[in-house]
Amino acid sequence: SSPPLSHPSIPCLPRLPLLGSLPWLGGRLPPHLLFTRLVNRYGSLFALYLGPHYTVVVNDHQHAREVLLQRGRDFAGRPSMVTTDLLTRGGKDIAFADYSPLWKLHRRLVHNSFTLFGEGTSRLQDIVLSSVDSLCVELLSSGGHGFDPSPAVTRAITNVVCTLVFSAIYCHGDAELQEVIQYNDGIVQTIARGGLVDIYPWMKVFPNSSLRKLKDCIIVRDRLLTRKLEEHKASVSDGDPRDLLDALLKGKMDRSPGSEEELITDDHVLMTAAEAFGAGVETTSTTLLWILAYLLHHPEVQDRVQKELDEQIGNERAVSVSDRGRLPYLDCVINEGMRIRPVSPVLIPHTAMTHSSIGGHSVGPGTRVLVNMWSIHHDPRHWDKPDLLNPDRFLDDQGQRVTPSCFLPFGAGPRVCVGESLARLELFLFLSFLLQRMSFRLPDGAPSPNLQGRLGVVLQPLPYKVIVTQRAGWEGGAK
Ligand code: HEM
Ligand code: PLO
Repeated sequence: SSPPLSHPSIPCLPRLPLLGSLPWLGGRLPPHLLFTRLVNRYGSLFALYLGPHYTVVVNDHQHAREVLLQRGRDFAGRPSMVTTDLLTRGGKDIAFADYSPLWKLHRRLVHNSFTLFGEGTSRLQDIVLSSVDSLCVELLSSGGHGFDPSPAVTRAITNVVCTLVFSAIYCHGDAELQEVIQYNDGIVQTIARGGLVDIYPWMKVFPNSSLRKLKDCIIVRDRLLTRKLEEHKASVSDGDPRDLLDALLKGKMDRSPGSEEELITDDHVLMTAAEAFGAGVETTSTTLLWILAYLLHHPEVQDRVQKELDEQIGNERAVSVSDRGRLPYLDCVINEGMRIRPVSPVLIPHTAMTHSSIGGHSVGPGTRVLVNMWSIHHDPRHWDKPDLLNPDRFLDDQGQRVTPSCFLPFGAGPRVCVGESLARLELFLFLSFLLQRMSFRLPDGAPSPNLQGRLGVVLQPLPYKVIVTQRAGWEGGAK
């Protein structure tokens, strides 16, 4: 990959052979903050070398819309990375696979399979409801002591996703559920420290023990999912698909023989199931934990969500998917949470597949493009007091919901998140169920949660403690 030859060229950081621009990237800042700082010096569009790779960094929503939407096809490629190649058997998944006709087909199949759990069905709602019930019991059993909500939330969401993907319903402490949580944790810890950006020539830095651990976790994952796949193949029927694995297997078989569509293999099905699982767990639980952390900082926001729930739903019944239109403030809180702490602050790296351009600068094929959603979501030209949680930004003067054009937590265009509607529905159901039944507050004398976060494969809040109390009218438990 070489820099564009035509002028004007994009302002570029200095570089050395091999190391690229590494010596100019300074110490410890995670990429999204580092890039945001470099904007002061180089402007909102700049380039640098990550090792040998010429990389353009986009920090402004207009350039982001060019890359993702206007010229989305040009920039729909993905670079190959050592760890993600291992994770996906060389790109037989959706997120880390390079653009190709087969990828497009595969992506469409996955997208169609997800509609199984969409707005029109009560499937997801029933699954979330049953899992939230045990989450409530678990959260309330702390008996007024401060505790870290993360393990319980992660377990509840893992449970929901296991039901969605392969119809497993686990009880508390189930050994298979523990195994799933453990291998996933291992992958999260080893796949990419510092986000999915190969900032450092990692061969030098990446310890072999990490790679070993990643491989071990992948073996455990594959053993479990292969077993689920075989069980599904043996029991798939003509009726409605039971879960994502069923839907994928059916979609694969429905295709006419002889066409290139046959090329979707069992490996693709397996990698998709693994990815839907990984994405489903990490993103949703992290977003929920961010929103909870912010509610502890802003009790008035929690009060307002609960007031809306009391007025619109009451305490006689659980919230349902069809109530979404009546709970605009809750939706705004979810949006504001995803604005202020995007779980994927620099998205997944894109690559240019042809000669193209960004902001009038020409960009050559193979160029890597990082879209810094963090700086877009914190741009003071577009957001008033960007560091302050203010859900009202997503309401206009008439109290109607609005979506500003510089709000893109799921990306956009050909590489937009395939799980967006599923994720939104899940966040809505979890938060409404929880806040209807219980209140969250800081333990006496405890510090407010640290909001800085730690960047791994996603941007996570640091651990914090909460006290959970049951709300009046819910003493009887599930309704
Ligand atoms: C991709 C955000 C939940 C599956 C992405 C991307 C973002 C994102 C920013 C990358 C876009 C790009 O590179 O341009 C989120 C957020 C979520 C969420 C904020 C929840 C709050 C989910 C869920 C699933 C999922 C629940 C699946 C069950 C995927 C997949 C891709 C993706 C497969 C890759 C798409 C592609 O490369 O074509 N997501 N996601 N996500 N997401 Fe999500
Ligand atoms: C999380 C750990 C899993 O074991 C594997 C996995 C699959 C898909 C990844 C996900 C991990 C992290 C979050 C990602 C998701 C695809 C889209 C999502 C990167 C690595 C985001 C936020 O972009």
